[in-house]
Amino acid sequence: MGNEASTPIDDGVRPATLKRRDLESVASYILKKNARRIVVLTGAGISTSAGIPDFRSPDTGIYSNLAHLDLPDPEAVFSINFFRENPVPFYTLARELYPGRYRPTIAHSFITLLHRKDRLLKLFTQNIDCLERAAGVPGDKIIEAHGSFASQHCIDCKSEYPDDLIREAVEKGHVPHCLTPQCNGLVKPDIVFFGEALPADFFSNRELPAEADLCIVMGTSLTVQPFASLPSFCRDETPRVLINMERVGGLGSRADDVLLLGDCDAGVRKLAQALGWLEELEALWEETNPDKEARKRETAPKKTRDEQLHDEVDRLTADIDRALHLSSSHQDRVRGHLAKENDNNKQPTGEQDDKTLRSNAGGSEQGGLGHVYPHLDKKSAL
Ligand code: CNA
Repeated sequence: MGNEASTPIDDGVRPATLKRRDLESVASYILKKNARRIVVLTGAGISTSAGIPDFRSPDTGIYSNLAHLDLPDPEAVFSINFFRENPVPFYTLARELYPGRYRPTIAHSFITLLHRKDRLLKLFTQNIDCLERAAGVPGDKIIEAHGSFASQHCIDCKSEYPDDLIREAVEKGHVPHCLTPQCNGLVKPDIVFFGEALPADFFSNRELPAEADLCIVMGTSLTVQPFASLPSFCRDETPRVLINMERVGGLGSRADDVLLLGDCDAGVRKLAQALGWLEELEALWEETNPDKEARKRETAPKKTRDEQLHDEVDRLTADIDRALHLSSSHQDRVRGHLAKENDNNKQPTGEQDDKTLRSNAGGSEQGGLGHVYPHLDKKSAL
């Protein structure tokens, strides 16, 4: 399978920096040469396994699935002129891509792991889904080259638009309009449309790959400029690794390029395995699992019958407290009152006091706990 193998390219070319042009040599280079300035370049392919389609994959890509939106051509959905005319197709798509609906992939977590190990110089992403942040990569390590859904503005007067209102509009399938009186312009998330300038921090960091000691390119067709030019800023002797379904952007043409053709998730797992980091990576990814609390409960060692009973009694006591609005001071007063009654009845031993307290509490004329929770007496008798 293509995603299982690190595919050597241009046999006969001797690498200058790596021992061989394979994954194991990349891992050994990272560890032995202590690579700490790793630049990662990503695109839509690292999010496809999260359920977000990319643009250009045949059949599954967004472009091949836009027919129902009645567009002159698929890219029109990200054209500012078309948006002015008809924002509905964009907002239909925005509903699909909107942050909060998807879990990061293990490829996102791999980037987080590089950061935690103090080896990430910068992540340049073309993605707008914010999954890198969701995976724990800090904002100051990310260049969102094509913007993101993190903020939004009116396309006419440029006023900011509130986050909660746009989220609501997107969820309901409405097109949001500017709140500034007399403006009513269309509101657009700050993702870069065709014909719009890239964010300033892209240009101020564009030459950073020249300072990298390793460059990893994942899940991108490297067809959109100027992003596509980033790998060419790496120095000739800097190893570049491509983890992608297909060979792209001329990667493989240099002596220290390594191609890992196939699925990104399988690729990062293989690389992590070669680095001895696989367990850590899986654990880090598990942290992004929204059901992790439920799963923790499922996999937790089973409690003994006594422990279960103890928990059940605690739970019931709390329920009862809530149901009867008994504060602890109120309970103390009740206990004091009952104890006084017992004294008056001249019942001398603590054991008897205790029994009386229990029977009074469980079956008083005012209803008692046994009345509210008829099963309580049975359980506490076990
Ligand atoms: P693209 O042009 O659609 O290319 C994606 C690349 O990833 C292709 O080469 C695929 O073969 C490859 N690929 C797809 N799935 C996998 C996988 N599981 N493992 C390995 N490789 C895979 O996307 P680019 O990012 O290159 O194009 C840039 C556009 C895409 C940017 O402007 C983005 O805003 C835009 N985009 C972003 C998202 C997102 O945020 N998740 C989704 C769709 C499009």
